[in-house]
Amino acid sequence: MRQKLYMCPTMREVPADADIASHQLMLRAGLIRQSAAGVYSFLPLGMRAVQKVEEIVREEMNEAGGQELLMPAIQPAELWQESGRWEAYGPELMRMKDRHDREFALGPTHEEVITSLVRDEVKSYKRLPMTLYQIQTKFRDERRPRFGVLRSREFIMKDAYSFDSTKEGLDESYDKMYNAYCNIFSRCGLDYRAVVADSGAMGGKDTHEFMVLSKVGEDTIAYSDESDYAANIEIAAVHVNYEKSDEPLAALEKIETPNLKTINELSDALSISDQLLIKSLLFIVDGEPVLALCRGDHEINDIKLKNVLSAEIVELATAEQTVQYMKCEVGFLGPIEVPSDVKVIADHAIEFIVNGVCGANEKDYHFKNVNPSRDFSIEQYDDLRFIKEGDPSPDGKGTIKFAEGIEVGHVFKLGTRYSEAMGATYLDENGKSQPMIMGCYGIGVTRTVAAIVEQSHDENGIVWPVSVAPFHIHLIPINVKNEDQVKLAETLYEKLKQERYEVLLDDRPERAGVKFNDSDLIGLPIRIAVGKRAGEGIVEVKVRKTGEMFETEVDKLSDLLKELFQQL
Ligand code: 9G3
Repeated sequence: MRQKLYMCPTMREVPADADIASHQLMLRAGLIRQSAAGVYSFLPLGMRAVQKVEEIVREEMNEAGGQELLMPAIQPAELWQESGRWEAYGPELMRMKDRHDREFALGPTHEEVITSLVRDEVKSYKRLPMTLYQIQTKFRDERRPRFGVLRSREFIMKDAYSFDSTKEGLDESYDKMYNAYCNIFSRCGLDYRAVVADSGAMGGKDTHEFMVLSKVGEDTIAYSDESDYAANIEIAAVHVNYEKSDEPLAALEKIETPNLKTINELSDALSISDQLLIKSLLFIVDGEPVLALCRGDHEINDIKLKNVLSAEIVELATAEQTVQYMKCEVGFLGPIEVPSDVKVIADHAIEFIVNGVCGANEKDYHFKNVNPSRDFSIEQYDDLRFIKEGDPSPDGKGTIKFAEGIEVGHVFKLGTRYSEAMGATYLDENGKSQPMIMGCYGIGVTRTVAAIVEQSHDENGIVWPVSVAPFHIHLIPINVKNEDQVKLAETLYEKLKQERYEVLLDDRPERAGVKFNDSDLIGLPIRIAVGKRAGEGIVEVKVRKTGEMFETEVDKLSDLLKELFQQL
């Protein structure tokens, strides 16, 4: 490709509204351009990287037995009404009406469409298992799109769906996809972890997220420093053997605590450890008030609360709702003498508190010497808190540490959630109608490109892994007015293409400095500069990743390149 006519507008300055490296670099290197909040164009150079990732995804999906198809982006609302999700989703689901006023969703995902397709076409157990996938544009009206294409409102996703007639079959399909994902992210050159995750609204239980380790990741991974345990902190289980002090239980005492509302104010004023404080938070769970208790040094995990209560919607009560249900304002809530219509649930750690402190459900008052089971009753103790760094790893090996991650893949065991709702059944060997057992598997393709840039760049620009680089070689005649240099560069251009290299020829009439800076910014794996020694048949080769430079005669260039690409 000749750069002079190539639409690859590099920028020297750092765009003001881009605050992470991958967003800045993808703009500056001419890979993307924004057309609205969270809506981007991929320019030719960026598109080549997207296609490289798609190719790797396609190869691994096909290898795992996936069948590629393409579903429509506009989805009839009826399908979403069948699955019950038309009402369940709010403004994030982009909707439209056609000219006949019929309602459609702009597809954020395709469980409904694929289930309706398979329901109509597959009737017998003999046709299962079947895994279908597509690589297609998705629409999600994110409230706060940000970080460039890491969180955009339109993005390319590979979404796959498996259909099995047995649970064991689903386990097999899931494992095949899980392994394909490991291959995909390894081949993309990513440092990633597969972590146990929360299935969220998708129902089903087993689910893993594939996280690219990065400081800008929006997800937090809890991992063990001594085993391969890793989980999204949303669901990382807490296994701590709390000790119960053997000090005698003191008499309950109501104390005046004017304006001592927060845990810190309270523990400072009463000079007691926050481990003796009982934090009480009121939640509205599927419309009902629930008072959740945890120790002062812990945080209630609302995802765990939702799962423990098998709820759909869990929200922190507003100040008004708190007064309405608890007859007391936030900051003085506690589990003693709670209004009867409020359910009380507590994290395991509460059970081990002796002579603790809690709100008195009265403004400016707390209780001290509070002892669970003596002073208040708990309907159920559960694992309700977020895991913390330093906690023991749930698998009993090592200690928990945190890392930030960018979710680039997510695999789910759906079970019959959609096949039952939408009547996707098959006749089993006894001729009995059974719901198909499904799994679904997503990869954010455009997000993966951004994650690669995020993980693989330096102060001068992008450092593309060879497997996903837009081109392999940046061939640069330094002075396009110098006949020797242009002639040699043209000769090399043809030769390298014949050797199956993808070459970007910088034939622009720019100064050397501009060309070299742009080359570092675009970040192709190998740069070949044709400069002053062109007349002697000598060129300069630079490895972008390591900065190594070599001067070589052109007849030794092929061997040198073979050796260098083997090491990359
Ligand atoms: C929606 C909207 C946003 C959504 C969904 C539905 C996420 C939704 C979860 C999934 C599950 C899997 C197949 C590929 C892998 C992920 N955001 N999810 O269902 F209507 Cl607006 O998409 N789907």
